Amino acid sequence: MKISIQFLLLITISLFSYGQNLPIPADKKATKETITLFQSLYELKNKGIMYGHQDDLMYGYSWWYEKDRSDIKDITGDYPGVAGFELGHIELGNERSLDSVSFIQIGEQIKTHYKRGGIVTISWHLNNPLTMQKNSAISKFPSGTAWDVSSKEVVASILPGGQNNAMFNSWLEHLATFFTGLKDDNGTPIPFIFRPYHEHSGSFFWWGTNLCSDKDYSALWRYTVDFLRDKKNIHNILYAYNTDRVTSLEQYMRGYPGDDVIDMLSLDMYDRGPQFDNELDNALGFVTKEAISRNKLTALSETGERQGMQDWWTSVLLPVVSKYPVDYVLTWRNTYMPKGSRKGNLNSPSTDDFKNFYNSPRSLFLKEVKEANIYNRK
Ligand code: BMA
Repeated sequence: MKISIQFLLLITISLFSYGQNLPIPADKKATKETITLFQSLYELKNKGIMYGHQDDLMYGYSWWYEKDRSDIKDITGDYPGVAGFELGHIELGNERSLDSVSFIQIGEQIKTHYKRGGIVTISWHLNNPLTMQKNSAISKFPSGTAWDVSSKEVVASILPGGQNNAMFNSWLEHLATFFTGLKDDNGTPIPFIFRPYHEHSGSFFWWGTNLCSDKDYSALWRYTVDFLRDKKNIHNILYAYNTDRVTSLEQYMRGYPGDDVIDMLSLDMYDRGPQFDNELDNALGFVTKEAISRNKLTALSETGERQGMQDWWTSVLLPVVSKYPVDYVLTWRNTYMPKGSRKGNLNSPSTDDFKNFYNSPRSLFLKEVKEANIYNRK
């Protein structure tokens, strides 16, 4: 009897303190809005799964820059809760990204989505700082790009003491300048989730697992956070650690830079066949468990349907992610295809199932995210 009273007391105390003692971002100087976003996401992951879409506001299969347009809105009448943006080539000081999107437009759409009450996430397929110079005469993809895995020296070459450190600093300067410009109408920095050096467990980017040591990968992360947060005083970023498909926690954590620089443990996993359900189930199991034990957020930050499957959204994705406290799932961009070369199609059976996914009480789109008032908790 004595034990159960103590137990009840413990439960009561933890219930009482929950909500008051919510975790905070890794950045001890995070802005008020960034802390609020972090804590809202922390709570929201138990309420439902937000839907995110990459480049949703910039273009769709059949359009390019149309005010307030979105393929997801065309289908459902609502925007995704999470809008993804890509900054590849910002490091070069270019006006347009590697996907030909203007950085000015990206900045504007980030502001618009934030104003609507949505969440912003940013990825960065930065060029290869080593081979880009060596092979400047060769323009054939993937030479010099993020996908150029011809050298294992790249990460070491940009860290302090490496021959490309100064050049890499100038890349980070460009990034910092863009980030510093992300402000709302009142001049308040817009909080966002930044997911650089993604899919480390794969070896298809120059920062991939077979391309650098885990120690150097972790050092690259810490160097980047140190630059943006401590040197540039940018305090509106939530940092997302990310891997591609993994089968164990040990594999997932290789290269993890530390709880003091990371806010989210995220996973990318595309459906490549019938084994996907089990693989995703397994990976989300250990990733979300680890995230909770470290007081971090979680996301399935890139995923996509199995070719030819018509009810993937509700028969594969939703049942698996619903089992775990995941903040959001994001599907990748609808690559704009000029007429004639068009492959993407919004009038497919998969689109019908996407509507079912949208109608599920478990999925959260912009209207529901807005209702949750994530930037202004009482
Ligand atoms: C990739 C592809 C590329 C694109 C890159 C960055 O996965 O979609 O075509 O350039 O993302 O958005």
